[in-house]
Amino acid sequence: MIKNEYLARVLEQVKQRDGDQPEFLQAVSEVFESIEPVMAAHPEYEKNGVLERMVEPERLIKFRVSWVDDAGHVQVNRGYRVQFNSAIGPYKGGIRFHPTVNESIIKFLGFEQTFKNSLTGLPMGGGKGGADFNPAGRSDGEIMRFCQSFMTELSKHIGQFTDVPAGDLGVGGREIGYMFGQYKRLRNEFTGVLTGKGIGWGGSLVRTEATGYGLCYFTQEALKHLRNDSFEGKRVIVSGAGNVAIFACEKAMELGATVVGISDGSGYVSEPGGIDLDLVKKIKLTERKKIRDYAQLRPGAKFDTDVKGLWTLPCDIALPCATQNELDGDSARALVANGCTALFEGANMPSTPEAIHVLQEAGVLYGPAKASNAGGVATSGLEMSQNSLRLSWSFEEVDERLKNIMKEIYKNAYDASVECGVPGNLMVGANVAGFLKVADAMVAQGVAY
Ligand code: NDP
Ligand code: 2IT
Repeated sequence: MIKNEYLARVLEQVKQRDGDQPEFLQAVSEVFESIEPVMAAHPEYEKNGVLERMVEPERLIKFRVSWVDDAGHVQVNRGYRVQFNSAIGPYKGGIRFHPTVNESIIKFLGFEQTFKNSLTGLPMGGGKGGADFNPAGRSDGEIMRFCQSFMTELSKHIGQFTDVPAGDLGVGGREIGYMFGQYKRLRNEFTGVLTGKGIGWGGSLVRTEATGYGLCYFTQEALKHLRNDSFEGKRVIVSGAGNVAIFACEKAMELGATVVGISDGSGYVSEPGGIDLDLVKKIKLTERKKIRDYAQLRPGAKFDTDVKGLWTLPCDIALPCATQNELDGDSARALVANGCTALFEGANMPSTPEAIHVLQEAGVLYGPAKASNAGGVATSGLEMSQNSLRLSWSFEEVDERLKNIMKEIYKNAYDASVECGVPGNLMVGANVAGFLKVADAMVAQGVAY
């Protein structure tokens, strides 16, 4: 329950105006509850209407995306770009292609992105975009035409100093390539307008691996500092089998863990002896098939179509890397009952508020998404730097910078948790540390702009 009058009033306003946007409301509520300990010390925030401005995107663009499928039929989807907050840099954040995309999803993602980007220490504002397009089962040609149509409109609103999109669910290297090609065609300029580009044409080494690797670097740092522990010998479960999940598995394994369960939209597999990551990569990244198909090739693997069953597997560390609200209260209780002592989020807002409560009550070490998955966007920031410098850094150099950024994010979140009187509560710490920098920049830059 929020006691601070200003926070309570603005939250009520969001409920009145955006009550039909449950994910957005969930994201705002979490941040507002977390920042309560610092509000009393900052009367200037209320005087400057910081909270009211923070919950209202600077701009929300919604557009028609029409394209022609392989059968010659015209298809129409809805495209979005939310330019949420530019207080500390150009808007920055991914593009999501998924049938569930709507205004609430895009706004929750853009709102969270603002604080995540602030935590990275790099000069990036918050943005997010996407479309309710379902890439599943679409041919390469259909994906290309969709991306081109999407970019035809989006190109009017973005630019290397204005707004720099990247990938997210359903958008990887292939889609970024098609969108970059279309932007270049329309504008006749080769600039760092997107991140996650191919290595031969302006992309950064490590960007593909960065979210998953960064998640493990952050987890490693928290385990070391708070528990004098590590990944060594731990049983890990990972949800999702996409970009974030696969490279989280890779780094966790490299650091000595055994990945005993993994999932995708088709179900989950359990393999107490450890998954075959090369086979997962082949099935998911190269062949674009399902975990169901993986299980058929692994006689020892147990497969189940109940995706949530993943959370009932005995494990030490859980890394949810699929999608929002994939982990509910019951799943959190199952994790606790089966020995899980740490959960770090790779996906955005994967845990419901009830799940977070259950985990924290049980003493599970909890790493909130906007801190623990910030490695992806941080490396996007490094890609922007390299583009501006017209240079490419080596894998080792980018990886080292990523490690240092994740360490710094952990330190800032932990220090803020101490200042708020809840040492080790990384959710409060991350929200407070991310918020203060954006709020101060908004005050400094004045109200009208
Ligand atoms: P991908 O599209 O590469 O992969 C998503 C994976 O999640 C797919 O394997 C998909 O299965 C699976 N999935 C989707 N819904 C469910 C579900 N309910 N249960 C189990 N599996 C599911 O996306 P990313 O890996 O890029 O993104 C994953 C999450 O990480 C998202 O929340 C995203 O916002 C977040 N994120 C991504 C970053 C990035 O750099 N890419 C950075 C920070 C956060 P299937 O293959 O069957 O469709
Ligand atoms: O949620 C995220 O941080 C991303 N999808 C990555 C955004 C980016 O701009 O690299």
